[in-house]
Amino acid sequence: MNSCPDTALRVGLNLILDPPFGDNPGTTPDPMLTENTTSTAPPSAPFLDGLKQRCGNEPEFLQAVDEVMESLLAVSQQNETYTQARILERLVEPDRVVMFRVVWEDDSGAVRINRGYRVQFNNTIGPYKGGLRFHPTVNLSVLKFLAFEQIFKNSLTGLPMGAGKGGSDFDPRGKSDREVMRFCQSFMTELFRHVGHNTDVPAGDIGVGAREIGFLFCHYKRLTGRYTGALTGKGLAYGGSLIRTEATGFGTVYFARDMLSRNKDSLDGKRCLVSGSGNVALYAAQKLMEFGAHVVSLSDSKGTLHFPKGLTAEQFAWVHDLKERRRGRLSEFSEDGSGGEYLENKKPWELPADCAFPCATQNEISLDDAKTMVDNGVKLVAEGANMPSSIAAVHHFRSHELLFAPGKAANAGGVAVSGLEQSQNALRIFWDRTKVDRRLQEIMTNIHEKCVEHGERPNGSVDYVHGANLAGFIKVADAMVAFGVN
Ligand code: NDP
Ligand code: 2IT
Repeated sequence: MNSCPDTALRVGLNLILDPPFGDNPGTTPDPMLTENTTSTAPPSAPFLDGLKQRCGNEPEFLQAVDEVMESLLAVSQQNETYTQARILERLVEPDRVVMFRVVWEDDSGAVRINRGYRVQFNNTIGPYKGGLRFHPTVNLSVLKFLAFEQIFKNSLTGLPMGAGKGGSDFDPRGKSDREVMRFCQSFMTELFRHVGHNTDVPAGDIGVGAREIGFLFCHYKRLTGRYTGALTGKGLAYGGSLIRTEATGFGTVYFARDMLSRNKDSLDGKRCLVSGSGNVALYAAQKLMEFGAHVVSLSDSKGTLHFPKGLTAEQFAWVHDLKERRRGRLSEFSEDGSGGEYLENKKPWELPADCAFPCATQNEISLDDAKTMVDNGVKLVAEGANMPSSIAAVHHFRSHELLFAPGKAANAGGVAVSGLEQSQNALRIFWDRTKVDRRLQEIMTNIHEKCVEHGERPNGSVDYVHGANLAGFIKVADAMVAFGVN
């Protein structure tokens, strides 16, 4: 892990801080400057205190900022160009946030109202890019954290993509297809004026899959009268890319493969916990099975399916159909004698395993879960979801020097193939499956190499959190400097 002496830290801080932010800056040691820390103290700098005051009711956003600042504070403070340009202070403020009312009619004729959002966080290295989430827990804090993470993730892909995220507190679960269609049309009636293939290109996320993208894209086309690649994750019949559906899950497993192969190891025969049973989880599970691993769990918000002998192809097909077509719950699984059991209200983290792939949602791994996993012998965690590990859990994994891949690196395959979809749309061509999969693997391997370059510890192990934060940051920061003060 990179480190910097306390004095250098203080000198750097004095350079960037205006007096009203408080005195004696930099005397609190940054917890990540010492090796093997299990401290959960947040990073300290007066501009972060100001941010915490302004965004006190945005815990997820502050958590994402803290995790990044643990890496960036010291590095940025040693770079006079960055400190004078106040890059970090600028980086934590979104370019703009659009918030709007979405009114629609349900099947009974009742008028329903939801809130819609698009957070356009940073377009320094390309048009805003990032998914839309439809889930009752969506609020500004969640979308700001997701859009902030997207800055580093999109930069890591090496493709020209800025960062955004949007969505609504609308819950597609239990709604008819027609209700979802009317909601999507109303949502796009406002969103269309803020997005476009050269300005901001949304895609899917939790609750937004092929069905929703179809409704959204069609309405964008009708409103603008233009057929452009203003959304990604489109169906193959109307401008989508092969492998986009599978890309996030496949990419996460490719990244895990690269981490293991650096240690002359492989996924073959490994027992792997997968959480979630949505888009990311299912294709992570499929690729793990292809690589000879045993998928010992899948889950949803109500419970976990445990497969002690490993998920079979038949069981995978059943879950895939349940989730993608029937939109049902894992509790519908009935024990069929082939070794699967349903654990109601349980997360997968207590099950014995070698590797873990959290692919459901943020903060699904608490510190206690992380301790249990380490005690149970888990040696690798690759985050398919965005910020699934609490910050204390991340510290626990890092202090035990697990192979821990943060979401911004490990799940970047989804947005990367979205970028490839944009390229195909712009060129008006369609690449075959082999070509897109090869590009995806190259991109994931490049991200892995960048993480190693920036995150290698003196003992040769890799702090992937630090490596991903730093590698993602430098490109964006250099472009911001080149643009001057804006
Ligand atoms: P889906 O909607 O397809 O699936 C989400 C899964 O997570 C479901 O199994 C769902 O269970 C579970 N889940 C959602 N919310 C909660 C919750 N609050 N508690 C417990 N379980 C929950 O979404 P995706 O698979 O697309 O997304 C999963 C994660 O991956 C998210 O963090 C997303 O941001 C991230 N991601 C997605 C990408 C993509 O391309 N789709 C790209 C990169 C990251 P249930 O059905 O019961 O709600
Ligand atoms: O979190 C993510 O990277 C996504 N939901 C995918 C974003 C995209 O634009 O494909």
